Amino acid sequence: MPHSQMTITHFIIEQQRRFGGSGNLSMLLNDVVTACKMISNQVNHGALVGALGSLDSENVQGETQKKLDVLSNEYFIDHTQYGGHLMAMASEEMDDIYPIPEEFPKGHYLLTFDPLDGSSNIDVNVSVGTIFSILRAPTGKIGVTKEDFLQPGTEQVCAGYALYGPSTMLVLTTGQGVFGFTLDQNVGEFLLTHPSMRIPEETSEFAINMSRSRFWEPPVRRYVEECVAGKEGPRASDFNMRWIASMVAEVHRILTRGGVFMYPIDDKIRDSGGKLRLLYEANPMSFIVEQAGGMSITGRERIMEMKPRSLHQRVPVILGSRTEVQRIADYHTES
Ligand code: AHM
Ligand code: MG
Repeated sequence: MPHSQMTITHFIIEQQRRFGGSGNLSMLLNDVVTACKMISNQVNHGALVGALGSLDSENVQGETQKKLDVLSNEYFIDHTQYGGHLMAMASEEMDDIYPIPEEFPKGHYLLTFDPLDGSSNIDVNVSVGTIFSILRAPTGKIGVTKEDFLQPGTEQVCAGYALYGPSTMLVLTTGQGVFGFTLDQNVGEFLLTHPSMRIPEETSEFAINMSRSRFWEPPVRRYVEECVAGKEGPRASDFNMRWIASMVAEVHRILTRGGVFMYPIDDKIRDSGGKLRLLYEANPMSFIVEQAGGMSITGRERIMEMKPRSLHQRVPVILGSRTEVQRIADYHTES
């Protein structure tokens, strides 16, 4: 069967046969895929189904929730809780963990997710996405607590994102490379379109919110200034800049044509530790980026080796093409 015709379900089963593991992960992934298709459908219909706009509520991080944030969170819970593969889940949109209710069987995994990342882009019809990460649940333990989720990113069993852009794509890794699937809306299936995605090592494109430049630390300031100086500067090359304000779209661009994405620590967000959340944004994206040959750091350390301290912990994120991220790491060491 040609790659372009392989469905995501077929792919997951093949991977499991080649690399071992229980059938439970494939079944859990199938549920996650269904949730992403549901979210994709709502995002596509936008104003036609009254899905745009904000609610009066705020999430645990004090951010106003969009209708689609809450709806997407519900889709994820609805489609993954009954299958018997999960012990509990945690999401950007829920203050506390969500243990699988009494009436459903429990499984071996924990799921963390950001149901709709970049949701400030929804009302202006710019790409948004879903990010997820799967961890092993503790064995031989009755009940599940927040602490069970505080595992370093290196413990992830699987990570992925769905990008709701001009086409809907799902990109995932189980630690054997990165694979991209495109949703065929007529068939209702994700088909393998991007086998073995690799991030180009060299790049001349960077992504950062420049409006925060006055708060940056010296190493980030130095890196960006050198890029902006172009051919006449120390890099002797012209760089391009992009900022979509949607991490999923940003990471997808980097997987496709290389680049660096930065949401570094700065003076304004120093007390909160960063902008992006470790468990359901930084860790899954780092797993994907590393599996595609890239690098992902806070500036000072590898993100996936951090021992999480809390469910909604924020961290600085600098990820993308290996050579550039290594350069930024060196600038941090030198300063
Ligand atoms: P969200 O989870 O509340 O959507 O926030 C995360 C998003 C990322 O997708 C994106 O990189 C960043 O926030 C954009 O932030 P800013 O608006 O400061 O540029
Ligand atoms: Mg988010």
